[in-house]
Amino acid sequence: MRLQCGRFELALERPLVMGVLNLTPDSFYEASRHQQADAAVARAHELVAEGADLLDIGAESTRPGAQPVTDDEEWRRLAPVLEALRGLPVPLSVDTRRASIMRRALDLGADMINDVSGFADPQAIAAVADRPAALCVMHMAGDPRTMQNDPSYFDVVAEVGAWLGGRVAALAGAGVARERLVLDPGIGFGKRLAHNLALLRALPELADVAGRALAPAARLPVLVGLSRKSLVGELTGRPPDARLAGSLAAAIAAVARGAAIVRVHDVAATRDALAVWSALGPASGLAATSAPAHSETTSA
Ligand code: HH2
Repeated sequence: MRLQCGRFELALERPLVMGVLNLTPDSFYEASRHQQADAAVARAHELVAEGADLLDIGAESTRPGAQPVTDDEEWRRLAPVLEALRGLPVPLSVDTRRASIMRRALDLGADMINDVSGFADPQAIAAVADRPAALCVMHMAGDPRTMQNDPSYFDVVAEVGAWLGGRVAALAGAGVARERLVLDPGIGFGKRLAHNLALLRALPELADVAGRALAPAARLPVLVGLSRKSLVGELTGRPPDARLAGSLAAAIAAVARGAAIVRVHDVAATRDALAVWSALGPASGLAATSAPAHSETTSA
């Protein structure tokens, strides 16, 4: 599988690590927030030095309950950083839901548009259709202000897969080549823990369901963002700044289930974890259970 990504063509032969760069005052993981352009640019250079294969630059938090920002404010945050990073040797992805920002970002040299609303806005499709950028099509139920209120699905894998398939069909109908598309189940975006886990367990099936929207059907690459999210918090009982170990395990689990790209805050640690895991190769290990590691032997 290959991904056409603006100035780059990515061979998806090993799992790629996308480093998160947030230009926000309110992202859910405090250490990822950069409000000064200089600090953000310095952080981007660090992420690349740590081994990021791509950068994802976001100027609006989409955490549950987040308030939207105006187009002008989003662009005020984004423009100087994007401009300063154009010379980096990795693709620059812009995380935005707004067609006007997509257009301007592509004009400034963005290689990928990551839309957490899955290009649901027809204006967004028009903004990206005839550009060479990669497009990350993510599933979100509702919008960030309300998405975690009461998420419910009858069959989350079938429903998210079918929804993604619909978006893929709309993009393909507008002339977008399949080599530009990446799917994302949208971990934490209008999903409970059980929904997130079901989606992660079924990544290949999800890609198949969505890929059937193309003629001929194709399995599209999948990107997953789990880093420091509440799924890790719910499983470990830890706050975002103490979720590194859980996030590394989650990244490996996602890659083991076929994710082509993982979107993370901790690039160096994720690269190390994936390097060790890849060297060992997939294996059938013991299934994780909640049983205690030691059982007491009772003497008669
Ligand atoms: N998660 C976040 C933001 N953008 N994009 C994709 N494709 N997939 C994701 O899982 C995803 C995403 C949330 O993470 P972060 O950007 O760190 O938080 P915030 O939205 O609070 O800035």
